Amino acid sequence: MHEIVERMKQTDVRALARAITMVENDHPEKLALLSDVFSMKKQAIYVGLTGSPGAGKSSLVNRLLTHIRAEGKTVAVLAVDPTSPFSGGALLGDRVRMNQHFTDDGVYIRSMATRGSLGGLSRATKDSIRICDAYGFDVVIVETVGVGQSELDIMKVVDTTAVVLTPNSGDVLQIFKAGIMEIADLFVINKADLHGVGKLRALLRELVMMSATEEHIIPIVKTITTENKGIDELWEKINEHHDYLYSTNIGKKQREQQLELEVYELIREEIWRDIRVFMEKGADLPAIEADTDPYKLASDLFAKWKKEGGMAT
Ligand SMILES: Nc1nc2c(ncn2[C@@H]2O[C@H](COP(=O)(O)OP(=O)(O)OP(=O)(O)O)[C@@H](O)[C@H]2O)c(=O)[nH]1
Ligand SMILES: [Mg+2]
Repeated sequence: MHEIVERMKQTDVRALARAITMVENDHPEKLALLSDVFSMKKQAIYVGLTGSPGAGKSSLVNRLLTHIRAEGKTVAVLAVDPTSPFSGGALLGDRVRMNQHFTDDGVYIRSMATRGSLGGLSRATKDSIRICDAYGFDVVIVETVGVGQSELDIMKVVDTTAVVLTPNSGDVLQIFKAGIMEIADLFVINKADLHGVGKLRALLRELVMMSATEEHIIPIVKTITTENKGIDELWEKINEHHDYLYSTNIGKKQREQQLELEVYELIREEIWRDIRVFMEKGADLPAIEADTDPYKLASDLFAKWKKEGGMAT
């Protein structure tokens, strides 16, 4: 067992923080550490919350935290902010919103950042979800802004993704973006105190019916975080979806497919790491000029790297 993982077993929260930093920074021991982490996997529920900036995701997380803690369960929150590489800004605002939870041992809140990690933010977040699971949290919540490719990618590893929309914000257009229906397990109409709820709900309802099967329709939940309304229903729907995944084997299949993709992703990352070391150690990269043929150069370098049998290890 990796020393950090040993310490995580003793619920040393500093070891947990250190482990996440190691994956963010692409520490050379990352894969060994994560393999140990994976063997400690427990039964945490993975929940994703995604939506436009300002839709109320952090406010929802804050209310959910109180709700889940009242059931005696522990929760880790990973806040992903792709707009700031060091994620200082987002967490500052969230610290205000999630204030009372910062002194609670049963809650861990962490802003995800990448400092040049090869796999990027989505890789680091996926690994961190598993770290939080191994540590022993009952629920892991991931908050991401927007629906870019890396957010969609992150959401594929969670069990239940809630897409948060608000009335009259125009962000209903989000759901027509490629990939969103594929990851949405639940729609949340937050700020349901504002005008336009009925219209948004009707639109979502139509959309949801198109993908409905006899045993499953994507639920639509209305919430008003400022009045603590709808949070119990939201948590109930998350649990129902989780039960649906596990009682029907759909979740198992989903996880298997995801794991297969992840293996390839990790291999790609390892190869790229190796090639980078090779280049840095003197691959004799010729000076690039305006008429340099990039195809030839790339294939020459790749052939040379293969011949020399890798450098990183
Ligand atoms: N009227 C109303 N305002 C809300 C509601 N929920 C959140 N807000 C407000 O919306 C603003 C944004 O809330 P956040 O929880 O920070 O939203 P977010 O989606 O986490 O934002 P980013 O992380 O910046 O993308 C805050 O000013 C909240 O007070 C609601 O149910 N009704
Ligand atoms: Mg937020």
